[in-house]
Amino acid sequence: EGVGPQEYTGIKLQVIEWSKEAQNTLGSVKELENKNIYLIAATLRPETMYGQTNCFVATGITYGLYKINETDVFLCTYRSARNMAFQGYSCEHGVINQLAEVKGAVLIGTKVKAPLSIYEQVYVLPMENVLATKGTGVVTSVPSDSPDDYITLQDVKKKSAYYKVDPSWAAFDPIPIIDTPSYGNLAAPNVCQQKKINSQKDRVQLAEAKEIVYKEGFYNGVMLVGDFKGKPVQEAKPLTKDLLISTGQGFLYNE
Ligand code: A2H
Repeated sequence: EGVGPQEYTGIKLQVIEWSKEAQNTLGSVKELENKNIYLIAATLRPETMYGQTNCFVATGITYGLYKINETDVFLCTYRSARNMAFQGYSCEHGVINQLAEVKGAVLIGTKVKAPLSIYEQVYVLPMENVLATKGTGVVTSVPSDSPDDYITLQDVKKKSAYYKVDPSWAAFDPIPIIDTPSYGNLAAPNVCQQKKINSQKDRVQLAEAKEIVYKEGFYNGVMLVGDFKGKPVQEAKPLTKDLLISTGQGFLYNE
């Protein structure tokens, strides 16, 4: 981290229905009418997008809504919108066009369409450890293969009232999408259980789990679902990235 550029796949999660609060604050913004609005998540694991169960934002981060062209609006941090404006994602090169801004807290409960996910529609939920200084400030959630995503989803399920989440928004189970020799087909939940990780506040253990699951999935994993079912993860990764890009559901994002 911090050494040289990082290439992410930007994932476009289209807004299907705003949360009540978001409708109240954004519903009156004229420039958003009849536009395709996308929450933009940055991922290093495009091949896991089949297993998306929700999307995470930080309640305290302020996000912007940026006009990208005549039809599309991206929701992400100002910092990432600025980077995108130099990478072909803005009306004019290097110029950003902010239409509105919104706190993450307001977005909780927004219904989105997550590309390639086996679930038709998923919801926006809160995550404490989203960094405003990395990616887009939006994290798409794959609890089968990301310990952070799994534990945070568990936290939100267990303490839905505290997190101000309707239980139905967090009712999506992890999907087995990658088989691994050492940790089975739900590697992140299995490693979190083995390590007895209980909450998203267990940062040290989560970092260890992340390392273990990432290595096992990447080097030894085989796809169980999707367009590249049966292929090793190492082969499926660039193929899924290309699929997302060629279908307009994703794009390359560097920082
Ligand atoms: B990854 P790196 Cl299945 N704050 O995508 C915190 N985490 C962020 C973030 C932010 N602002 N932006 C992106 N991320 C997450 C999938 C995934 C990811 C899986 C397994 C591991 C994994 C589904 N979530 O990442 O610091 C995103 O989650 C483990 C490293 O730039 C992104 O990829 O290396 C990854 O962290 C980028 O982290």
